[in-house]
Amino acid sequence: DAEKKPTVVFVLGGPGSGKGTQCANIVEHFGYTHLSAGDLLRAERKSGSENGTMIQDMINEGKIVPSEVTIKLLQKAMQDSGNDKFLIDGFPRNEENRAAFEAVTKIEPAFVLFFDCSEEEMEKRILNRNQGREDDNIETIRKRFKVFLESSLPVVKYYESKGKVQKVDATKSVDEVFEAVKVIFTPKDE
Ligand code: UP5
Ligand code: MG
Repeated sequence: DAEKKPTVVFVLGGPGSGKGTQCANIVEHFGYTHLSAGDLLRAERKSGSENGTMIQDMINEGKIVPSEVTIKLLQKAMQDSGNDKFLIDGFPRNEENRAAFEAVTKIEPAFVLFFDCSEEEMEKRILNRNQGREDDNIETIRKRFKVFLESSLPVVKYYESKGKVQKVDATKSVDEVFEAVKVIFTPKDE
């Protein structure tokens, strides 16, 4: 019925841990809609919105955009999708994001998929990515790592304390990581 809340999985992990790559695989196999908060913010910036300059400045400094901006974009994308199963990639990035999302949407995640990856490997991946992202330079990468450790990991810890985290070793190959992800998404016979 119309009152039924959508299923949300938060996909978290450091910069370059493989969130976007694995979300594309999950979409193909399990029928979710992939919403990357970073992609939504980059698109909003390009659209010439009033928040464009602020978003660009935050991304270039590796800082976290105020949750009201990000949550509005996520809510609109959820409505526009017509689906009821979402992978929310790269959000919530701090406690404020997390609390605001729950307060505004009244949605709690089904679980959190956490990609655990070494900084060394993440740095190598981002520097090799070559997709013209303005934040893929070593100076900004270091800032993104710092914000991840200080602000985003506590969100993972919060959900861990609620028994909601599914952790995957993300240093392995794309195929090996997806094998582990598949196990998590495959319904189990009880
Ligand atoms: N690759 C992937 N998996 C691999 C594997 N297993 N082995 C070898 N290579 C692998 O992957 C990165 C690269 O590695 C790719 O080239 C891939 O082929 C390869 P990708 O899947 O893109 O990793 P991902 O985790 O998605 O990395 P991304 O750089 O997108 O993560 P970030 O969290 O840094 O970026 P995001 O777009 O989420 O956010 C960017 C900025 O937006 C933030 O810093 C912040 O300023 C802002 N933001 C907010 O303010 N609020 C939000 O809610 C979200 C973002
Ligand atoms: Mg990404």
